[in-house]
Amino acid sequence: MTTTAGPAAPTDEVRDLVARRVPGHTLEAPFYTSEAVYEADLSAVWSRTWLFVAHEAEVREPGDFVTVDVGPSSVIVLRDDDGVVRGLRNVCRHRGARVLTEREGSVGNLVCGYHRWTYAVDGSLLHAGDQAPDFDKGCWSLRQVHVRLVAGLVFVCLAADPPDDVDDLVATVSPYLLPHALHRTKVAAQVDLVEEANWKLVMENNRECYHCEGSHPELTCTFFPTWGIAPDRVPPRLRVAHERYLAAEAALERTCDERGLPYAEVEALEAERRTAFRVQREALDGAGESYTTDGSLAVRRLLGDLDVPRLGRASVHTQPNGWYHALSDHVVTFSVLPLGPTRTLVRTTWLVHEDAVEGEDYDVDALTLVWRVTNEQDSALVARAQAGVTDPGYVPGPYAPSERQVETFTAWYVARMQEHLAP
Ligand code: 3BY
Ligand code: FES
Ligand code: FE
Repeated sequence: MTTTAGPAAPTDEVRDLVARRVPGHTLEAPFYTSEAVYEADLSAVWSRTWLFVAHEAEVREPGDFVTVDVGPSSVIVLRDDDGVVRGLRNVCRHRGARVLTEREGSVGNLVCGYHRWTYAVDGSLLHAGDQAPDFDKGCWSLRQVHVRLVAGLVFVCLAADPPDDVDDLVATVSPYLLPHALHRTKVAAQVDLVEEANWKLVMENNRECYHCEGSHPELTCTFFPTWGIAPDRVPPRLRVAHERYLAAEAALERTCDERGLPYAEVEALEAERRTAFRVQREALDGAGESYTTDGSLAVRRLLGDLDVPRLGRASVHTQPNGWYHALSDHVVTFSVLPLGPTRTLVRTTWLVHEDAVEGEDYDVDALTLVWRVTNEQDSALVARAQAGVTDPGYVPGPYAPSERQVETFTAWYVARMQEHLAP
């Protein structure tokens, strides 16, 4: 009797794809389209690394919660009665029902809507009706999810043993963000945008500004489109803007030096780091104060104890799913969450001083305009990329020098897949 090998197991297919990856080039199509790769991504990346999912400002008081879906997993982020921000698996320990079905809210206890098992906000089981006398409530707490806070940003990790290099992220990035006092902010607006593309296309798109000049007229009123271009490679048509950038940078550095604010670029993006990140404070164009079409403030009340509006942007990138800009008058953050092989949620949040008054100190439409339209533009671009990489005619193409951070992202992703798939 002879046997023939059956179709390759999805893992073998994914392993071959990862092994074939050519550095400096976009990924092969299945990375953006296939269910098997998406499943591997959920295991290799989304279940193992630190993810940006919320802000402390969303859970200001004990009992405040938000629920966040990471692929098939739902996490409750909440503040317990001791003021500690916790992560809990949103899965009842009785028969597995979702405990909370709302996106956000405030609770005294967590009550599962199925058979009313009741948990304290620290996850411990308080009450389960009609049980045998030897039932031990102590064994059936909600499962905890690891949480780390970075100056008011909430990161979670679904792994039992999360990467400890998150300590570098906390230590390095916090000094850049602390002056913006995220602890004393409130959410002025939050917008969820569902993009028709694989999550990696969404991230790759964010890691370059090669497309900014032609695609983002509102953003490039203040965001210098030379981002990512080496000074000696700035094309002639952008030289005037680059001169303005250099002058604005020199002024910003003086302002920061006088106030002890860090601004130097720190890159910790090596593929071996599971918690890879980048931070820098950079100048903005125009008035240099905020993301508005003339660069002037969008919010009259400055954050924290900041005493000067012209502070540019303290910008942070974290792998695999976040980017953030802290300005003198607001903070805007972006959390990318996978919905499926070809659908991705981009959640944008604008934070302002907790005492800023809507209608007096700021107008929500004006505050959110630049990134609302920029996100829409990016959404169209990544949908267009998704359509192209799904075409049988697609073959991987080369990254340009100014797409260095795209390569960094892709190399980081490939390293996570290699770790996961290692025999
Ligand atoms: O880091 C960012 O948010 C920017 C926006 C445009 C390109 N990217 C580098
Ligand atoms: Fe939650 Fe039964 S599944 S109480
Ligand atoms: Fe863009």
